[in-house]
Amino acid sequence: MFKHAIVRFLSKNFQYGLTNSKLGKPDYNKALIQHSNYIKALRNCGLKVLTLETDDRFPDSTFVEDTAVINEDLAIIANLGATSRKGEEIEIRKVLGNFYENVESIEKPGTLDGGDVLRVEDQYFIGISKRTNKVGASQLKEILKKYGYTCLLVKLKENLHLKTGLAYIGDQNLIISGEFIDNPLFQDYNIIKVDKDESYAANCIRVNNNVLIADGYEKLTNSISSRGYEVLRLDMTEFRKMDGGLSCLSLRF
Ligand code: CIR
Repeated sequence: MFKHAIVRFLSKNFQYGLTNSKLGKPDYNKALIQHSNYIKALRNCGLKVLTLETDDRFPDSTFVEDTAVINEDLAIIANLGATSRKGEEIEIRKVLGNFYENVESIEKPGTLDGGDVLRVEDQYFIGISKRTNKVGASQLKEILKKYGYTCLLVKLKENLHLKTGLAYIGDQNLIISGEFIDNPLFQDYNIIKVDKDESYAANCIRVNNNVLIADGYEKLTNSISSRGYEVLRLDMTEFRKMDGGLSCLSLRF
């Protein structure tokens, strides 16, 4: 069970963040409402939500997930792969230091974004992507090994991050889209395939007894709820324009 989440209010420069989506400029006020509903949803799932102040030097800093990898044993501070995002982790290190005794870091030349790290029980999958390099992934693997976790590396071809197209919702159920569907690494799980026209929704999150999913993706929503999950839908249109999804907006522990 998660008890806490860390989120960060949107930067005024949110629209100047990195994106390849070609979906146009995000509506700032709408994004604020969507963010506030996201926080409410986490609270409804039973989490205490710590909201960090906005940092206008970093347009993408609301996507806090990328700044760290956390579990019940330790926090690992990321070394973000995009130049414009380097430094976002400084504040996160301070905050996580209040919760964790064990804090480790990914060091250069290693780079790693938290969005490339998916935990499935005591096994981690780490994506090698445009943001996470092999050195960063190997550093993370060595750190996690000390705490009893195993890691497998996954080479990405198209997705920004591993979790852009892959989510674990417990009970061996893996939500899987696009380039990951035929990957032999994932074939032993109960696979919930996401159709191409709903691929954005693959980035959903299990938070205690609920699964949070982007609103408007009926097939995946039905497929998850038919397996007995309580599904909460959230409007994510403005974050999608900036290549962000539900997992990216919080660190949960
Ligand atoms: C970026 O490109 O870094 C942000 N605009 C979006 C980050 C999304 N984060 C994630 O998937 N974990």
